[in-house]
Amino acid sequence: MTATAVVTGASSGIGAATARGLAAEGYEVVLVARRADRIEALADELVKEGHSARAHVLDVTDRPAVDAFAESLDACDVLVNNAGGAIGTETVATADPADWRTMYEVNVIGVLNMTQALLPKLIAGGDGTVLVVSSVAGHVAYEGGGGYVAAKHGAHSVAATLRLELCGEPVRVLEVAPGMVMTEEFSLNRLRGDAGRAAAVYEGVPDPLSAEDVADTIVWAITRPPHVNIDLMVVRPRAQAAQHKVHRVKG
Ligand code: 8X3
Repeated sequence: MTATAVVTGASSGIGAATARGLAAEGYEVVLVARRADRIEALADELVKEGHSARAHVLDVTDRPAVDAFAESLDACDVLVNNAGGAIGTETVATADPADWRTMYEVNVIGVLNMTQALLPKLIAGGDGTVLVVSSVAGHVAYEGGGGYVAAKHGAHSVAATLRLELCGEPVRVLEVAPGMVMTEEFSLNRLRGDAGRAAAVYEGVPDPLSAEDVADTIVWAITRPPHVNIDLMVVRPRAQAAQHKVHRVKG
């Protein structure tokens, strides 16, 4: 039987690329996101290419909707918790608590909602995988990143705790922590739509990671044999040796 993979945040960036990658590996992919037009277009495209894919509009922070979604699935073998993001670059001293709450909701509670709702099916399938797309921000702190750093440390902690709690169950818990990835929306959302500042994040960086680079890593980790648990992969571009050590070419 075809294995089913649910990918959240599948409307763009790493989520969309992961949905493509898993479809190419033969998974029946369920694309989840809030924006119907985007996930429906991608699901149609994948189906036209001969893959098995469908879209389900869902806000991962809406628990009743998440429960109804889980109920609607016959099976779930892989859950990629990718939905997330950063808002703002204010310091801890000046940040708006409302932004922090929003980041916590999507990056942590969203992972919790989806994982809790789908866990019975992941266990019942006999070889389940939960993958959390965290961030290097889940492992190191940096100035102006406070709310996102806190939320992604939370996402990392969910993965680490869940792995311990599921020991003995047929479910792996994987974490992929990307560094500097140039996607259509991540920095634009963080910088509240300021395209100039968003572009400056990657200015002069030779080859930041692409969404496809990260998806490639995610798909590789998921397609290892079921007894192989890739606990954590930190994936950065070569030009980013550490959070504050980024090589930039002056133009
Ligand atoms: C995004 C990577 O370096 O902006 O998750 O925190 S970073």
